[in-house]
Amino acid sequence: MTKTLQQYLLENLKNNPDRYDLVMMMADIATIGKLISARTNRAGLTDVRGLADSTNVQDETQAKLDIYTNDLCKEYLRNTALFAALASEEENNIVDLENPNAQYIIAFDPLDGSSNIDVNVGVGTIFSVHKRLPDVDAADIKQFLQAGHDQVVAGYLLYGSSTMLVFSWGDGVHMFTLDVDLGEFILSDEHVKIPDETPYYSFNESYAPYISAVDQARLGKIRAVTGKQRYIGSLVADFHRNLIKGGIYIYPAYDASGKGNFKPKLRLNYEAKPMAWLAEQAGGAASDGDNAILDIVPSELHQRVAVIIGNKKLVKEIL
Ligand code: FBP
Repeated sequence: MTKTLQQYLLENLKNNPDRYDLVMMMADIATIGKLISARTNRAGLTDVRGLADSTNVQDETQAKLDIYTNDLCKEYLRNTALFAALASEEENNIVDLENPNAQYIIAFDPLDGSSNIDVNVGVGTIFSVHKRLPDVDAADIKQFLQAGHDQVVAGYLLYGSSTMLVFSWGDGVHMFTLDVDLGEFILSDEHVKIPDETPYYSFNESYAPYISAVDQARLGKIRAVTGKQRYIGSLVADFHRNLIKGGIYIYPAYDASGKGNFKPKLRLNYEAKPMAWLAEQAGGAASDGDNAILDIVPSELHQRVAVIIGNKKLVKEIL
């Protein structure tokens, strides 16, 4: 029986009245998804492709759509009045949303994989929500130094051949597909589990010469155990494939300088933590090579971590 996201959320609210805020925020995140999907779908027809002449806190040149999606998310999340503060890949600092009664904080990557937007490859929006820490200012960094285990809801929107909303609020991973004719997200998969098979591994092989000996050995094991390498270069798209088909995504620290200065790329608060939450909710695992990613207590807002995420048995094996 076709079930819209709205029906799903209201049913959930009837069974879990204490989920009112989470139900409202998922409805708002779905609307953000529809707006961004409409804009990315028309990217080739409107002047939103290409780079803007600005860089973000990561010193990355921003895509025009990075800025558009960041501004849209900020405005929408401010108006929901559910969030006290937000952090974004495109914002240097925490943004106080001046919602004094708001009980939550949110970190997000407005357009993950944005380097793929101009070539019409799947990109996404990633979000991670925590309870606001009481007795701490809304925009105090402490709000965003919470371990992944303490997320209350996290997920992503994937703007690919179809637009999908994938999230978990602690009772498994659920997927909704946008029916553009209806303008509604429709429930497509509930309680999704990562398959035991591991046909795919996702790693940017051009970095193979620059990773540590330990990660070389892990990569060797992964290549031997899995079938094919599949790497889109959009975390959301690569993770989504492995979530449905089985597999593992690995982005180790790498040392482009050759001077033993290994640096990870992916951001803990709005890339690794939300994906790790989904992976574990789907029976998978996520590690930085030493620790479970959900156990890591961030020490910086835009902290980066190495990421090994996917099928639990394989992640454990290579660790
Ligand atoms: P952005 O959020 O800036 O897009 O960076 C993250 C990301 O694009 C991931 O989506 C992707 O998996 C990875 O970086 C690709 O990095 P690389 O091009 O170094 O393989």
